[in-house]
Order: sequence, then C-alpha cells, then structure tokens
Amino acid sequence: MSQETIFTKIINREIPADIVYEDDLSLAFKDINPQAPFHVLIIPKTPIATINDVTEENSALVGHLYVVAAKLAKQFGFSEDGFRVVMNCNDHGGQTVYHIHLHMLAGKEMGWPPY
Ligand code: IU
Repeated sequence: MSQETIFTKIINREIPADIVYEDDLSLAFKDINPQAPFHVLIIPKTPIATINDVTEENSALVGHLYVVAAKLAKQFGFSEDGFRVVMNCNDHGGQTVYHIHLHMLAGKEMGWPPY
C-alpha cells in the first residue's frame, strides 16, 4: 500500500510549503492553518502512517522529531517560556493526514485539557 500523502509532495517540493528546517531524516514546515502564533509540523521523510505503526525499528526516527522540536525551540526562542508538541492518531485523535507529524505550537500560553 502506498503511504504517499500530501506531505510526501511537500518533501519532494512538488507542492510549496514554508519550510523552517530540514535534515536527512526530517522536515519541518509551517502549518497552513495555524492554531498558535508559531505552529509547525515536524515530519519524518520516511512515511509512517500513524503512531500505531511505530515500532522498535523506527523508534529512533520518531525520537528524532523531538530532537528537531528542541532545536526549533532554541532557534525561535521558545525553550524557556515553553511550547507544546502533539501527535494525533486516527479519528478520535483528530488525525487528518496519515503521515505522522509532530505539531509544535508556541508563542502563547496553551490551555488544558485540549478539547
Ligand atoms: P492532523 O493532526 O492530521 O489533523 O494535522 C494535519 C495538519 O496538517 C493540520 O493542522 C493542517 O492544517 C495541516 N496541513 C498543512 O499544513 N498543509 C497541508 O497541505 C495540509 C494540511 I492537506
């Protein structure tokens, strides 16, 4: 089954995105419908559909997304005030794009619970 989603097209530069970070394993770009002053999606270049597909084998890649979040927090000045990272899974989690992505939201105080 192809795991290609619109995010693969963003990785391959087939459609535009406001890319803020890239390395061999991952890409981060501004969310088109931001829910905070700073809202980026951090994605692995190798598609993983949902958190249900995370295994010991790809766990380092998933962990890398958090390393990128920490780098972006430092770069954009959110480390001290704080920020939120969220990964939604399937319908009840609110997932709409089936290529895992870490939402990184920052620039305001977040509410809790998230509903
Ligand atoms: P979700 O967790 O799967 O619901 O998040 C998908 C996000 O992808 C959502 O916040 C969209 O605004 C965002 N997005 C995007 O940034 N660019 C796109 O081309 C598409 C969705 I489609």
